[in-house]
Amino acid sequence: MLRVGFQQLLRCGLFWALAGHVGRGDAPLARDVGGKTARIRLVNDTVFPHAMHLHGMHFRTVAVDGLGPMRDTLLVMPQESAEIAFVADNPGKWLLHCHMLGHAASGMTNWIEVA
Ligand SMILES: [Cu+2]
Repeated sequence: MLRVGFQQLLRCGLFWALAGHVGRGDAPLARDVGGKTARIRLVNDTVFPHAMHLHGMHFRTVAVDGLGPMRDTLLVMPQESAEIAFVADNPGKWLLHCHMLGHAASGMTNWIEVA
């Protein structure tokens, strides 16, 4: 395991994290068995909005009053959270990232795997 400090990350232009990971690692954030319903809780504990985008499958937001419309991107405002759900029916390795491309390029990109 390579450990780097925050100053080293900044010098590399990396200053965003997703689920505690800076950038895309060798291991996925999550692995799902194909065909099951997956749920991901998105918590934005920053002062910036983040447009979270999932490749490979569409999702719905999960709210107390039901499911939201089908989409591939969800804007999560600062200090807000949301839960998304999708049927993991498309095998592959799929990016989950912020669609503010500057955020994505500076660390807010990771991936999930559907097997
Ligand atoms: Cu962002």
